[in-house]
Amino acid sequence: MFKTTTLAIFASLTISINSFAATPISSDANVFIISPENGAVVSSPVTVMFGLSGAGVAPAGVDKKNTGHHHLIINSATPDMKKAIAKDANHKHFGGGQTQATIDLKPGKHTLQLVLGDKGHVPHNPPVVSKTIEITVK
Ligand SMILES: [Cu+2]
Repeated sequence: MFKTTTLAIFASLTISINSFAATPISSDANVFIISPENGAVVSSPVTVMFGLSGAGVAPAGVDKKNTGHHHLIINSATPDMKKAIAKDANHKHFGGGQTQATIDLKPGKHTLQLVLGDKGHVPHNPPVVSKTIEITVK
């Protein structure tokens, strides 16, 4: 009885781990913020240009090899690479395949980071994450 239960639990754990297996992407994939530059002093609204090399951009929901869509992380820690990226004021999704965004930011210091997500908004394997930059809005 105990053995059967243990096996059943193990089997269900294995299934749930497999169902969250990240979408593979080229190890050459690299995401970066083209502008503004790290340390820039800018005025709001701020246009952020998204750079991507070694992979392509595809809208959310599109299952195309070696592609993803951009997520802009604003004033927030790097998200959990094993889960779908949150969708809120600090985690903006560009599921239409956009490669830039214009955002309103209050005066002061802000951090920006890009994370590429797959068709289901989950980071790839290996994760494609930019450096975090800090800008000052005057
Ligand atoms: Cu997304």
